[in-house]
Amino acid sequence: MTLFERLLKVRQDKGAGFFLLLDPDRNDAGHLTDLAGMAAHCGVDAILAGSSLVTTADFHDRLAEIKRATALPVILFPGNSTQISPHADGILYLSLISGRNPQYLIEEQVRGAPLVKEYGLEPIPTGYMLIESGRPTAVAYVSGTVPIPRDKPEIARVHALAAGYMGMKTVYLEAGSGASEPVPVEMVSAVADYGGLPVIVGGGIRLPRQAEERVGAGASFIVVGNRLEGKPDPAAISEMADAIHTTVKTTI
Ligand code: 1GP
Repeated sequence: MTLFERLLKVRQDKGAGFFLLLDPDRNDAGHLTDLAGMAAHCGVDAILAGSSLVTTADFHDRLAEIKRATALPVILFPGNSTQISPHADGILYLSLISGRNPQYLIEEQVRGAPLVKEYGLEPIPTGYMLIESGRPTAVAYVSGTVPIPRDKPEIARVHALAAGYMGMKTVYLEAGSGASEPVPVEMVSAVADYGGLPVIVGGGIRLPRQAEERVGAGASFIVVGNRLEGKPDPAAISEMADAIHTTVKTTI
């Protein structure tokens, strides 16, 4: 079974999947190891690892520590091609389709392709869309792109449709790390109902209720980073897992 098939099975079995995002730039190895080590017991289905900007020389060593600490799939969620590492199972092969910056539409993908092949990573072709979330976010700033207005679900919807026609396997609706407002529920349902692709939703999700509402609107996978990345809190991670796994309850 491929990694992507495993993820689809999670969605089928549990209602939706829970991705814990760990940022190897913002956290030291010990902290990342603690979080990655407890994730599986707390109901996390996969670890996403990446950052919008790398400011530490330890980035790749920290990715290796995450991989060592967990038996869960580790999926790279790279801000650019320099974050591609052999210490993972797969990679969200992102194209920033909401933007019109060739660097993030195709250039980084071309630079990264030989590494993905050499490391044997499973690429998951992903149409990545930034959604306006109240204030400027690092990903919008770094990518030099304008997010889709949050009250224009029809724009997100046609981007998702195009992503499917271009062969992408999933779309990611991204409000941005630490966003003040998560992606609107109406936008999640507009995209999920129309494009037919599994929808990943992340950015600014702090409360289990926010995650549950987005699963109810059709999200297949929920990404949470900031809220759970602080002091390791197994109860908070489990609570989030329970909210996302609408057809099964995690016990801890
Ligand atoms: C950011 O979607 C992710 O790329 C997760 O965002 O850190 O705000 O949960 P948060």
